Amino acid sequence: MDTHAVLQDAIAIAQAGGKIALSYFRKPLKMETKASSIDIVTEADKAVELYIAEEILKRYPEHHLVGEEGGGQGAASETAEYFWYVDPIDGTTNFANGIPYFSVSIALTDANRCPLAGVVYDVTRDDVYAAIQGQGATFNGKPLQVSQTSELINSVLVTGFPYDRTTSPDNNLKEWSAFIVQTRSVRCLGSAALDLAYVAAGRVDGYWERGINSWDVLAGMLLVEESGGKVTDYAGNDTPQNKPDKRYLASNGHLHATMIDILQA
Ligand code: LIP
Repeated sequence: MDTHAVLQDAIAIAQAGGKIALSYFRKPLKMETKASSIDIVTEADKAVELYIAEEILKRYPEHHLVGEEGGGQGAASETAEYFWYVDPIDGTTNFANGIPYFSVSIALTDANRCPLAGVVYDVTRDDVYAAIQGQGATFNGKPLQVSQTSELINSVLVTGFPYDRTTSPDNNLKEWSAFIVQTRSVRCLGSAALDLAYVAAGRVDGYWERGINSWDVLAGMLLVEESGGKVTDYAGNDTPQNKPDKRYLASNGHLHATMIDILQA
């Protein structure tokens, strides 16, 4: 497979999908709730995913595609060699509230859900974060590099809170309380894909989140790894995307062991 050509396709499709999202942004929106009353989906999410899925499967009908809103599409997942994971608008709550921090996330993976290529498109800034496995990551075509922060007290971290936080005691408050007093600061920005892109760009030094889905993070994970960072689950195990408990830890590498200690405490 010509991963470069595939990535260029994914970038063009993500940018076109972003334009569709912008046509709905800061306008009255039809929306519904999903797994909980705070887990929303808008007509824009659905319109963008419909477009992206159609464009990808038109080009790669032999692949399987998993979209946040539409589920599995394309070739049968049992036999497909390649998979696409699509989050049409990552940061839907921000989008619905007119907050300009949301992204289109598209990842191509192998059958083990290991990312081969990925793009996170920051729609309102027209910024493209992209990566190919083993070939580095870029921000608008320029190389990305994680930060060199090695002391937790000097770090800025980012996280998110799970959609089941109103009912589950495992709601990230314990982890937040631990990190907020041991770091320069912690942010909750609302788009996992962009959060991971910021780790890759060295703007934040680490990310952690529970209850996040593959379509939110597979492209961002590749960005971090290809920028010199590290992605595991909370215990330091690789391929968190294949672990059932959906816990992701990404960092510049220097802070990983310290963050694991705090997350495991
Ligand atoms: C969102 C993530 C965010 C997380 C939210 C939600 P969505 O994805 O990007 O980090 O905290 O709970 O999962 O639902 O906007 O695509």
